[in-house]
Amino acid sequence: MRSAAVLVLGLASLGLSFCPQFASFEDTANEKQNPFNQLTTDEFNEAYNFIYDKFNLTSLEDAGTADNYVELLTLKPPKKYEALDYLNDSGDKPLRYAKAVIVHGTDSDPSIKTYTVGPLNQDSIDVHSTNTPPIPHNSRRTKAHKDAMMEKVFVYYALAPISEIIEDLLGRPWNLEEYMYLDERLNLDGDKRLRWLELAQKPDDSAFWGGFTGFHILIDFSGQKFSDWKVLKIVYGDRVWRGLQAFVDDYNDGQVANVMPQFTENELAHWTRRRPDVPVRDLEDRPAPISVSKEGLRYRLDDKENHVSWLNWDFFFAHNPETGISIHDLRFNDVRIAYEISLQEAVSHYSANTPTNANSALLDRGIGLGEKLTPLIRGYDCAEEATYLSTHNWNGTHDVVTPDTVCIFEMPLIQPISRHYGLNDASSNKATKLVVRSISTPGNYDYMIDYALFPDGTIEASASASGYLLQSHSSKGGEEFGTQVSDTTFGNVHDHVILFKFDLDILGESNTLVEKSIDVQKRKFFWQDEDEDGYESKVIKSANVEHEKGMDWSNNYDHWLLLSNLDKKTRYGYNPAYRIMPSTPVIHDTPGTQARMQRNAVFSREHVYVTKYNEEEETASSMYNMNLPNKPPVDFGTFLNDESIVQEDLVLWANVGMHHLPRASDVPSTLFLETKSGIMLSPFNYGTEELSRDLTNVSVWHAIGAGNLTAKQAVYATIDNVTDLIKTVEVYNDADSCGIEPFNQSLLGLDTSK
Ligand SMILES: [Cu+2]
Repeated sequence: MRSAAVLVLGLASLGLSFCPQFASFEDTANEKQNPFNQLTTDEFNEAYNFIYDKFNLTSLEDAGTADNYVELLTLKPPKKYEALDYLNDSGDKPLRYAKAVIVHGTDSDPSIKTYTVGPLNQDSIDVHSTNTPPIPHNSRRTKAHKDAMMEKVFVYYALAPISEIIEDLLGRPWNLEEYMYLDERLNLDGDKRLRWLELAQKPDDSAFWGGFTGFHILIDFSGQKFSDWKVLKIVYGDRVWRGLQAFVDDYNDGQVANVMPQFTENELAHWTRRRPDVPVRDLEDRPAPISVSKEGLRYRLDDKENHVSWLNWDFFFAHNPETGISIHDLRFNDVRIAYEISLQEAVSHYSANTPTNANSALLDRGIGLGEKLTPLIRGYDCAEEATYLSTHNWNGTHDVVTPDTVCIFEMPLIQPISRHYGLNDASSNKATKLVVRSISTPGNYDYMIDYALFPDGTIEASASASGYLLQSHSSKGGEEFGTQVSDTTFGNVHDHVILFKFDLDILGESNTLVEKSIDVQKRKFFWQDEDEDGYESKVIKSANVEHEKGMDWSNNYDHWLLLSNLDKKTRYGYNPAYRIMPSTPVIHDTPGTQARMQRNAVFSREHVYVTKYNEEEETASSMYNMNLPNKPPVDFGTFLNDESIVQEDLVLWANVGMHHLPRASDVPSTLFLETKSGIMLSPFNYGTEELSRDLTNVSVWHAIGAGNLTAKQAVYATIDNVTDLIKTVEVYNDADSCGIEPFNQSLLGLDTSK
């Protein structure tokens, strides 16, 4: 059956081949350089060589637990007001600095410290400590190669004595060729380094995510010495053993039975794969529709400075290994709307009665949210005519370029942005959006992060997730926390909470968050009779948000948050503003479930926060927040310190995400389609009219005399001389219509070619 399907596809593609020429972007050299661009190769090398000598570093490839090495080297973003000086024309380009996170394994009290290195490209360079508190060595990420290898070797030797027992219970003897393991941290304040491991089968591909065996081990990896590490617990079936020996003793006494069925290799492979073994759907042998900008792409790009302009929008974008792609100095009609829009963190917080998933409180920045941007699959992950760009990282020894990790494209919404069909006129205006997309795959999930711009001044930041569910082997009582999604595994309920930072500046940096809401009040008006009932009226309430705080969207969305400039007024007397609101459902973490996340993800507890801009509050999380839940290097809770925020430089932090209740249709993959969650920022009394009125990809028809051209008449009626009724036809951009006449010619009998 499979070969027949392939044959049909092959023939069909020959017969129906349609290969439009895709245009390239308009290449431009932007007037200003991008102060947010990642370090160049020379800058990476200059910073690394300087700290290499200064701190007696070992390269990441050779480093073990007792060495000094760099875990992160990246651009230290410029200070906002220095960057603004440059971007607003008067100032010099801010000096370039690197941020270096160094693990000091050789110290008597080993720790991880953050430094600023620079200025780069100047005559003198230096290194300075930052205010980030030292991070306990136990909370390091396992990035150093020998460190990671030692952990593996420890697990190998720890389980080697029970290899035969493992073979009896799980079907294969213990070794690192047969098994992988997922580990979850159980560290609270860094005094220990505990890991729960669940053994999993080790297929060659992503079937790994379905291969969990239900055999769990708790290991104490605290300290730097291999000899200090130990196995603390074994969990299998519904039993726990405190140490390996107790487990072996019980097994030898015949008290440990094989109670957990395992996938066979074939079953596991089938579980992840698509279904080429079923008939092709009717006409699905034809290629899916595509969109083409037939007279050339409508954006300009400076691919050296990462600067884009499109339909009166322009902006810089940048990549950093902590948070991925960010947008900077975003302007509409030459006026800055946002200084920065960026991803901050992706929380995945699980519930389960199995040790690994019960401890899955993941902050993906610690796993590589920004580092693990994966190459976009051309023609599938982005529009066919998209522009693909690479990103640039430091891998611990040298810089590496990953191609195709960002794509830019304009896409039609296949709906008008506005439309009306009236009694004597009709109009329809084409809607498109410009998208900057990247996909981060820090583990099982693929997070698609889109920044989208619309012609009316609207901005959207969204995230959606696909990839594989994080699972655990089916457990007794597991139904309370999850859903059986394969013969042997459960997908457990969890929350995805993904935080974006919106540093908007509306007509300057002094702004106020104004909250408007509907208050229902009984009102009686002067024109009513005495005995007539009053009205239950919707009265608009308006109040400034006076102090930094977090807020939830109201259940019925009957309130609005407007980032306003109270020093400016429109002709109608309103303060120009941008409204922030969800474009699709958003969530915050389920209340009361964060006992093991006391301080590291305070930002995930409400939908949206407003804070006063503070140079020290550049970002809401860190790569180490996951490993230090009760003592994180960045505690968002401290951002909310009751500062007055009326006409100040403000930052909005807003969550998107979903409560993920897994079910069979998450198998094999969770769908982007239903996980999309976004925040939309739209002009609100920003001017005195809707801001896409100048678009020319528009069709506007006017008829003579009211009532002469109705929708019903135009489409259905047999009007003899309808031509006479048409007074004007406005097709501003004829090329846009692709030869398609806006009205049905056979019904109207019109010639609109002129
Ligand atoms: Cu999920």
